[in-house]
Amino acid sequence: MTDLRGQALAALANQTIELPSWAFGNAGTRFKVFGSPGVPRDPFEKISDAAQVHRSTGVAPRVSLHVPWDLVDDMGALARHAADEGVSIGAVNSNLFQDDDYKLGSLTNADPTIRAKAVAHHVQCIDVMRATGSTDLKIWLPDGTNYPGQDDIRDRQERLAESLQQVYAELDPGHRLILEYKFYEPYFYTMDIPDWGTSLLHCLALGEQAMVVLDTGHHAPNTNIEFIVAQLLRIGRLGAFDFNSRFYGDDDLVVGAADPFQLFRIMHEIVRADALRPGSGVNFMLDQCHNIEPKIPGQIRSVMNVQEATAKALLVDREELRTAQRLGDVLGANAVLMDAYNTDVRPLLAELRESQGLAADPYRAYAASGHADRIAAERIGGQQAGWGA
Ligand code: PSV
Ligand code: MN
Repeated sequence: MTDLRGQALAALANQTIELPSWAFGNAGTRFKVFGSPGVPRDPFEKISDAAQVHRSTGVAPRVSLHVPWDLVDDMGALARHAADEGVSIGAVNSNLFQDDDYKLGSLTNADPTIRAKAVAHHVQCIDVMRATGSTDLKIWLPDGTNYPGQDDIRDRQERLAESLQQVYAELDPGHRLILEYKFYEPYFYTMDIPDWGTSLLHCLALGEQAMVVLDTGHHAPNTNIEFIVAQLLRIGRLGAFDFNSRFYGDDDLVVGAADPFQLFRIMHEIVRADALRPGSGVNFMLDQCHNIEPKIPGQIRSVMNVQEATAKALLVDREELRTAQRLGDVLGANAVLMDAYNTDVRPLLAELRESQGLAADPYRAYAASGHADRIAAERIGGQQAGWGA
């Protein structure tokens, strides 16, 4: 009989989850951004907080940066600070949504000088990658239109393809361009990369170093996200996840909070494709903000939620599942999946963590550690970082 538990422990020991620097700054809605004590004042402190999440959980060794929010005079110094703290720099996110020039589009703008400016921003991001050892350039394109007829849908695609080609040409051999999609917001009639198909078409045209990013918050209600995962894995173009939860739209809430069953179904497709293993090419990143909850505990909880969904997916008895599927045993096959989903995997994860010298429950251990009070006492004065600065 297959030792599912043993295999799950081995796979979980190799799992890594990347944290977003912006999760540690203040965030909110267009109505209010709440401040809270101890929030980082600069990118160095954001990295230190991410490193604390890694120390607590053991599975979060990389931090995604956002340009320009995380720019410092010496990006190499930021990478060295990360290394001193035991983490490294992950994806570098570009920003095409906070400049007046981009009102009518950035990489798609009808004005060639604005397109050139957006391309140049990515060249700057690639320089940041070189200075920090990052290998992923992540592009979320906020371009789109609000009114039918506002601009020519097809021309915008052509301009986008050309701009992306210019960015792609700047990549080093070990770099990847990872391209996100989102079906609405900040524009509501068309988005220029609204779905995985559009992202994939651009990636295929660019070449092997271009991959799709799937943000779990960026789909219409009831979209079967695991189908998209299976499809992108099938053709080897799933580059990364932006994990988060949505109750309504692009909520960016704690992953696994709204629909842990969906997260399990996604991880089931990952395990099915053997894409959990390091080197599979799939970067498991969080893209979240913590508006009302404390940031470090919010990230610890998120990491634990991903681990729990992964553990359950690893416990699916795949042989039994195959047999039931071949026999056309509809309910039997479904039961195999549900048995795994309904397993309490917390003891398994506690065993894994204790074997690594970590606390069985990182969330409770952090709460009892006094770290939050310590940074609140230390971080007096200065300007707290926020989503957008
Ligand atoms: C905006 O929707 C967004 O959440 C995108 O998903 C990006 O990944 C992220 O912001 C950071 O730019
Ligand atoms: Mn995202």
